[in-house]
Order: sequence, then C-alpha cells, then structure tokens
Amino acid sequence: MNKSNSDRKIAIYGGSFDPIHVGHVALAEAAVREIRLDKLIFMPAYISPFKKDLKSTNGKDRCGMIETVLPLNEAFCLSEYELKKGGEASYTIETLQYFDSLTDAELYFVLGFDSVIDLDKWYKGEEILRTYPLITGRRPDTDDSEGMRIIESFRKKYGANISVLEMEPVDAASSEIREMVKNGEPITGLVTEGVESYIVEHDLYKAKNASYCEDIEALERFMKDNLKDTRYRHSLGVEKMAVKLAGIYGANVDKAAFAGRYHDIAKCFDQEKMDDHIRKYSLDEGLIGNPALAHSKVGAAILEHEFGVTDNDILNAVKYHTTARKNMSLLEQITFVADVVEDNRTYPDLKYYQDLAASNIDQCTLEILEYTISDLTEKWRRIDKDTLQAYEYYNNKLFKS
Ligand code: DGI
Ligand code: FE
Ligand code: FE
Repeated sequence: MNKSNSDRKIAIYGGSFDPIHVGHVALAEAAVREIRLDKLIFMPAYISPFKKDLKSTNGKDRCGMIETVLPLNEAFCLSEYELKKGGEASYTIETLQYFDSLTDAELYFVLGFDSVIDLDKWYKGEEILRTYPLITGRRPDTDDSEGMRIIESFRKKYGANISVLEMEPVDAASSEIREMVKNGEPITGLVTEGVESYIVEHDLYKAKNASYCEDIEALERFMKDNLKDTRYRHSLGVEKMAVKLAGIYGANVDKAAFAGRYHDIAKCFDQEKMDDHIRKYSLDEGLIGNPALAHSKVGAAILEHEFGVTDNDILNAVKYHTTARKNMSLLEQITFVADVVEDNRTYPDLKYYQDLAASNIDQCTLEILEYTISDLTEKWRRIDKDTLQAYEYYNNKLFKS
C-alpha cells in the first residue's frame, strides 16, 4: 500500500538482537531522528530451537534486553509478534504486510547494512525492495563501495527506496559479544549499561563449564531461598561491580562474578543456624555469637562442602570479604572492595569510593579499612586481627618506599 502521503511514519527494526548492542541502538536512534519516525518497533526474530548449531538465547531474554533500551528514545517500542507467531513461517514480508494492514502510517523497515545487500536473496526479497522504504546505516570510515553498488542496483532495478544513514563508527557485533562474555572478557561500551547488567543478572552466554561448582542450579536455589530481597539485589550488585573491577585490573572475570554473586550466601542465617554451621564445619569457635563476622567464613564453608567449589582463590575471596587480610590476591581484594562500592549502597560518599575503586584499588582498600576500624572503635566492638593486619599491610604498601 502506498501511504507516502501519510504524515505518520512507523518503522519495524528486525533482527536477532542476541544481544542488542550499541550499533543497533545507534542505527535505531539515527533512523528516528533523520527519517522523523513516530515509532520504531524492535522486532526480535523467532529462532527455531531445532537450529542446534546456532545456540541462541530464548526470546524472553532477548526481549528483556531490548526492554532496557526502550527508555532511551520515546519512539522506541518492542513487539513480540514474530516470537509469538513462532514456527517456520516467520517471514519478514508477512510481518511487514501484517503491520501495514494495521496502520495508516507509512511503514519502513530498518535493517543492518549487511542484511540490505543480501535482501534480494530473502524470501520475497524483491517484493520487500519494491514495496517498503528501507533504512540502514553505514560507517563512514569503512570501504563499502561494493555494498553501495549493490544498493544502487536495487534502486535502479526495483525502484527501491533505501536510506543509508551515516553512522558513528561503532564496533559491535552480537556474535563477538557472546564469545567475549563466554571467555570472561568485559563488554563495557559494546552494549548499554542496562544490557550489560541484564546479561550478568541472567547469566547469559556463559559456557556451562565456566561455573565453579557442581550444581549451579542448586546453588542458585539455595541463594534465592536464603537471602532476603535486598540482600539478593546487593549480591547481584557486587557481582556486577566485581566484574567491572576485574575488567579494569585484569582479574579473571568469571571468578570475580562467581565470588561476587555468592559472597553473602550465609548472611541471612539466624544466629542459631549460623552457630550450627560454625560447629558443623569446625570453624573458629570465636565466631560463635558473632554472625556479622561469621557469615563470610560460613559462606565459604558452604560453597566448599555443600556445592563442591574447589577453587581456593574463590573460597578465600568469600572467606575474607568482611575482614580483608594482609596481602590479598587480586580476586580477594576485588571482592572486598566491590562489596562496599556496589551500586545499591546508599552512603553519601559512594561515588567517591566507586571512582577510587576504579583508579587505585589499594588506596580504596585502605580507606575502607580505615573507615571500618574507626566505625567499630566508635561502637566499642572488637576489631578482627585480619582487619588490623590488612590495614597495616596496605598502609605500608602505599606509604613506605
Ligand atoms: O555482608 P555485608 O553487609 O555486605 O558486608 P560485610 O560482609 O563487610 O559485613 C559488614 C559487617 O561486618 C558490619 O556489621 C561490620 C562487620 N565487621 C567488619 N569487619 C569487622 C566487623 N566486625 C567485627 N567485630 N570486627 C571486624 O574486624
Ligand atoms: Fe558480607
Ligand atoms: Fe556483602
């Protein structure tokens, strides 16, 4: 239907969005801005679960990631039309015809540059080219003369209306992002912060052997059953912050995520349960009656004995996350610091400590210890020997030369 006289413009942006990355968002924003779209509908494609070679994320999570970018632009919205339709028959031409029949607006189709130049090979691709105005983007710094030549030939041959928007160079590809997450490499900058958090919180793209315990599902259940809501959110916040710091300082991102996520696994035990575990695992008797101090030691013991965690660095990161100790490993230090500076914390100097954590982790460690010691002193509570030794150690490390 030719509706080029319509004053409303709607676009459908199709793709796998596995995950949606900054390149997708940049193209969507440019399309809204330059074509003056009233609405841009992200349309994640249905991917058959039988395509076993293409291990793809389920539709729910791909939508969940898209949802986090919707607030970036008033025109953005999401449709589950193709996902709900499912099956083999999810052809673009049918989606476009369906939406076209629903609206008086002029309907555009947004797609990546590489997809446009392939379009005549799609099912009824020629009809798409003849019928619907297309929007794509190109990076000004790449040689795409071959692609532009093909686009020009589509214009001549089919009268195709193709807008090629000049884009900021963004180096993001979903397949590479999945691979990076799997390898424990940071993806900051390649996806928006919201998508990055979503990937961490939903454990997407992880190789199953990248987990460090025998039964990750059982551990997840244990965590959900034993932590209050705010403590659960705090744990995810520590995981996210630990991943960020691991990226900055070159620690193993997967181990940082694991230690961060499960560091407080025993935090919500009542005193009786805590004390039972101290006896059961023959931990220091001095911990009895002191759950604030015991939860880190008990947590490490549970991870080791009930969930088969064998990695000593992870176990020590959990064990010393409350007190710290002298000469911590990078992972221990990251866990200790991430616990205090994660995003859900609400004390007034949070931003200061977050910046310090990212720029000088030793000094951040020292300042946290300094605060802990003065706070405990004020409250007349006993200060653990590891805390005191850690303070002395990091003080010497920073100020003695
Ligand atoms: O578990 P979180 O609340 O996330 O944080 P955390 O594991 O650092 O625990 C904080 C609590 O631990 C807080 O109540 C103070 C206490 N704490 C930290 N270091 C010491 C300590 N308590 C004693 N008695 N001695 C310490 O050296
Ligand atoms: Fe803790
Ligand atoms: Fe904590």
